[in-house]
Amino acid sequence: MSNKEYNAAFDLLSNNAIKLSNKLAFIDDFKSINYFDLQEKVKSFSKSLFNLGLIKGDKVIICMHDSINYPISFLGAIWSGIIPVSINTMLPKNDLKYMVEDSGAKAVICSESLFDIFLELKKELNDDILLLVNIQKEVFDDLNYLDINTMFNENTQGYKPALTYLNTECFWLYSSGSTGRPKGTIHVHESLINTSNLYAKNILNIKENDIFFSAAKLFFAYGLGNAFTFPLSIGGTSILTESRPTVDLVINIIKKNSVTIFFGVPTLYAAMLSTKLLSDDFKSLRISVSAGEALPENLCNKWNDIIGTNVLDGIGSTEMLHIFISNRINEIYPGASGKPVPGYEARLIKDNGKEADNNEIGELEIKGPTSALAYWNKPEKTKDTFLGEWTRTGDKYTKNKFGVFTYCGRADDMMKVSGQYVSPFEVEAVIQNHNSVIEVAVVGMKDKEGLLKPKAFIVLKQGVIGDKDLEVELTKLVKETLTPFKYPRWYEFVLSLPKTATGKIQRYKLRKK
Ligand code: 3UK
Repeated sequence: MSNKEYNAAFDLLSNNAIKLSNKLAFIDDFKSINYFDLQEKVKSFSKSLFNLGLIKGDKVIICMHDSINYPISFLGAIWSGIIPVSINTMLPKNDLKYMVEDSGAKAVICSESLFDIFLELKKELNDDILLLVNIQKEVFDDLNYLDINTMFNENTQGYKPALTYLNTECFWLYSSGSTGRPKGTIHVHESLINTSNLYAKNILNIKENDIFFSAAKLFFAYGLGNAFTFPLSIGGTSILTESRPTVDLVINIIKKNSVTIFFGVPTLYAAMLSTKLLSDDFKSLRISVSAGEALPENLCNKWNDIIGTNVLDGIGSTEMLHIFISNRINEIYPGASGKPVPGYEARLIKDNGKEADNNEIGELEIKGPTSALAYWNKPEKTKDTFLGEWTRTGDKYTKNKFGVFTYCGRADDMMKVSGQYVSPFEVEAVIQNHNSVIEVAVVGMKDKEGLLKPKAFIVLKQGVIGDKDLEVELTKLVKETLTPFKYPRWYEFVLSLPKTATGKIQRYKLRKK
């Protein structure tokens, strides 16, 4: 592999700043920014980070709602060779604390609404952590933080990007597994532009006049590609919002901004399709994309019928950064993930280590130029996932004689709910803590749309009645302890759980119930 000098921030900014200087790069809830100003602000922010004492290789956590200052922070760090670590804004405090500690970040850049929680963490952990806050509204006086909006006024003349290489560490994302803590997934500089060159340009045919909107936020690998890398790679315009993507909000954003490419997750497509949609509201759309979990065939067909444009299902992962198997604009297989994106290879490995034949189930492994380097400080998990050129996805798939891949479930116990990972064990651990509960098992069940949601099977202590009140209490407990969407949508109170002779819960038996 060649290892040329290359800085991803410089690459994504410099051409557009000259050729498309007046063109809008981002529009958020409050303002917009053109390509020239974007580069200037990135350089200024980058220089400020350096002036604050951060140096090449240092980590900085970004925990922010989507706004223009997100890409500026992300690119500003990369410009100086500082490693941005993007994390989920909805995580409970414990997980945030883990990520601050695990990454060894020197600074945290957060939204105003997350300031209090990070201030508490700063006091608990290490007072040296710099808190940089994206103050959007009120100004408050507190010596513990710096408003990032004061970091955009440096003289940027001649401020060069740090010397970095195609294959050196660029940024991290956290990926969760069924057991253990989330894993810092280390990506290299060239991977960002590679996701665009391979997937977005070839499969989505993105062009300069495209207007991008992603319901998946920037801190997900999916959202980062959709709303950041892809638009910057061709000089398009990306719409960002701090708000939660409700059905009404999504429709309004598409209408108001004449969005041409929309990126969602199956749960959102299901929610939209359960309301009365007017195809006129979507007339600007050229194409829609679904990822995060499998898009059921009926949703795919319904969207195409009602909206009049196709939705392309494709599978991606945090480890591979973006989509590597996908349907095509003129070749859609409803209910399947499609074929490998050119530039990626896919193989299916059976339990005996041999490759699966057509229509046989195997575990999906991917080879391609956007794979992460490793997980941070997790040598065992790294060895288990990154097998030289091949990366294990943990998914079970079949391939038919035409080379079309169909998803058959996870090989581990993970569930994908609303496009995001849920480990049954983390939900069980919370419910187990309730004083009425003896034992609990959580499994994924399909709702009426064919999408997986958690269901809890619970053995109660003697004398306790499993009624609606208890369900409400348990739901509240899960929502308070974990990221809220992980709560069980159904409860079943049982006398015992099915177990093996050695006492292991047989989740597969519960899944059949
Ligand atoms: C599952 C899918 C069936 C699958 C992601 C697009 O979801 C993304 O990344 P994550 O790390 O999860 C990866 C896992 O999610 N999955 C994703 N898409 C599909 N299963 N059909 C699909 N279309 O289990 C995979 O291993 O959260 C999605 C782009 C970038 C991403 N990181």
